[in-house]
Amino acid sequence: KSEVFTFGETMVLFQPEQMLPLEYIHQFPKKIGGAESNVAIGLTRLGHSVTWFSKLGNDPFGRFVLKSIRGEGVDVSSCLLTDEAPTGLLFKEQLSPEDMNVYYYRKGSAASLMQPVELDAGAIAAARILHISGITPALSDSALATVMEAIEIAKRNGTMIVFDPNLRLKLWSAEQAKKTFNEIAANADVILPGLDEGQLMTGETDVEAVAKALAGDSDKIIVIKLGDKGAYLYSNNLKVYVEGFSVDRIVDPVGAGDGFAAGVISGLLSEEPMEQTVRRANAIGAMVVGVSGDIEGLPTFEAVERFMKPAGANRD
Ligand code: KDG
Repeated sequence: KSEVFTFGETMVLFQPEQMLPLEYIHQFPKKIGGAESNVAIGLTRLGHSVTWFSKLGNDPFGRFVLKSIRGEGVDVSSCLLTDEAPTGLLFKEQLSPEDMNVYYYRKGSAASLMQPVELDAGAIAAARILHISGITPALSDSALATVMEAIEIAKRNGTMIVFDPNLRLKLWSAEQAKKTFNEIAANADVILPGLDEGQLMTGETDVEAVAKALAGDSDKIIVIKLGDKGAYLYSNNLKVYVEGFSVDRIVDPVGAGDGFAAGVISGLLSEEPMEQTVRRANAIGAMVVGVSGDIEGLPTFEAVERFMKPAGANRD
């Protein structure tokens, strides 16, 4: 059984090599993209065991996604291939280093058909951490029900819940997202919002007020992602800004948050001090944006340790 369980939709990602409007792109390298599998792969690179669940089309794209994620060492044995609907697709369009548009072809996709009964309850119960992303409940009513069922199973079995809101306004409205995010957050032990997501969830504006409102009087750990400024860590005994790492060149901003989540989950599994955990998560986020593709820049544990050493430090 794996240390971490996560689930969601992974699409075939067509990511052009040139920064041009999509109508002028003639070649599309074929990759994979999906926030939850990005986290799963990030965790396997860091040395952890992870199960990822999804429903994929029984088509060449579904098989490609499954083989790719399996090839990264993630347990995909409970995934389902269906003839009922196709695998979702995603195109990225990059017009400048920071400016990335995504176009989804995923409505009614195989993943959106996932059902609560299809979850491997035993794997969630046996895992130490359940990772929930706010993309999955936006896919369909049955995907939302699947998220709520996973949370129930985790709660019954003492599996820690880590929630990354991952707001995607192409999938649902801000009001719908706010309601569901707060329902999930109420059950989560750790919440990893971007500042905009935290603001949406709480109605507060400044970082510290957002964190306080998310935690309420619980002992939840809140880590607010602040882009290149790092992150704000709020827990019962520690409230601290953790500085980010500077990035020489942004190549592809997508996937930084997933790398960050993998870093936080890894630190929780190793029970290392939270400030150090968030520092490593910041470093992973910075490393991911320097490489094209969602998963290609996710580092091994050794690579992120090297990256975190100050320039000129003894690299043995
Ligand atoms: O976090 C990166 C994801 O946004 C990307 O992989 C695609 O999962 C994706 C989504 O639904 O946007």
